[in-house]
Amino acid sequence: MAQQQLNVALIGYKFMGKAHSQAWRTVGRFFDLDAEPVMKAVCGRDAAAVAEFAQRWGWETSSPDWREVVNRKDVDVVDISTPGYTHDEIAIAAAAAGKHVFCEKPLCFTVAQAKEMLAAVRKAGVKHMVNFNYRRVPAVALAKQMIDSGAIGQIRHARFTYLQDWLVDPQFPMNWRMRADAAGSGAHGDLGAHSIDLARYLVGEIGEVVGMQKTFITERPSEGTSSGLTATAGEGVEKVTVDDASIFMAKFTGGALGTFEATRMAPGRKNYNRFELNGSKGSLVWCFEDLNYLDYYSTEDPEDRRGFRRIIATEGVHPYAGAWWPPGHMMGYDHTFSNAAADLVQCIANDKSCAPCFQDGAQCVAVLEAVDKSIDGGKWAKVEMIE
Ligand code: SOE
Repeated sequence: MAQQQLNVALIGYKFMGKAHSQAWRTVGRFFDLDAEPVMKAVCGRDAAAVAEFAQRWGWETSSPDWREVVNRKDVDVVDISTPGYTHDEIAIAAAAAGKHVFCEKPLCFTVAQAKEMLAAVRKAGVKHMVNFNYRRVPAVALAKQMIDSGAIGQIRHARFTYLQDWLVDPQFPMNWRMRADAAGSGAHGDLGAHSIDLARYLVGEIGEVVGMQKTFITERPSEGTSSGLTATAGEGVEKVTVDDASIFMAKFTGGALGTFEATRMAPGRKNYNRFELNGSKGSLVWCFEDLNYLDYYSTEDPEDRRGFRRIIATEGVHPYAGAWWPPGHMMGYDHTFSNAAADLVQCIANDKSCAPCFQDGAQCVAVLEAVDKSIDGGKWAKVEMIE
């Protein structure tokens, strides 16, 4: 086991808090890391509930006060797993206290906020990473390696869809994900942000966009109780203040054309995060609902044997997979968080930059914001490039 310890404090203990907790619990067992993460503290507003969470998941301490946790001398890394509206304040305070910062997506809601966050981590000289976890699926990381080695040539078409159906029922009650002040936007920032990040990772920068959005169900039963993506209704109704669906076209600076579709109203699609990339020499297709497979077509295969082949990205030669189970023993959602935690620990322990960092998070926000501008202005909008 590594000599150096890295004390982690987690802010937020709901859906993402669980995903991050399981990552911190397992990562040091499966990966050979240069520092050993220690689950020092977890923070949430309800003191009793967060204390129970700490006990269940093995966090050493718990607190209802994020400022106290962020300023603790024995904390090295602050992991922010709270809703988006809290990210900027916590991240900036954590950086000012000299802590490395790991932040859930979307980084924040506006380019102005993103620039402040980026300036804060740069000024403090701390490591910073945004949890775009789908980059950490072995098949996706393999796609990146293949693209970089020229397997599909020059990318011409980039098609990204992220479809879910948990809001299709008009009786599904309100929760924070449907309130603009808490979530920033709906499917656009929640799901579209993932697609934009994958697009930037795999294809390159997006220069111009034009979009459209719709809120199909504008009022829902008030929130009673909610947990993750399930909820029970309370009294009365509440106005939905975010989009249910967001669609846009994009021009990549490298010449590719892109289409993006994000919705939480596609019956039957549960977590259908998919891309199809068509290049001058081949195509790559991946979908989270079958996350271990990468479909690859090559124009360089013998003419009589061409067709999509399914690569099962679970072998030791594939990114991340070798740290886990024997070949063919599949990966799931939780592994993406552990893989991200492993990368973060290695970057901190070896003084290397993390990816995706806050600049990547900020560039994603710039694309989201440009789509909004294009809708307001009724025409194509340029994406601001964040230095
Ligand atoms: C809900 O739509 C959600 O949990 C998102 O918030 C996550 O970012 C996505 O990975 C899965 O769906």
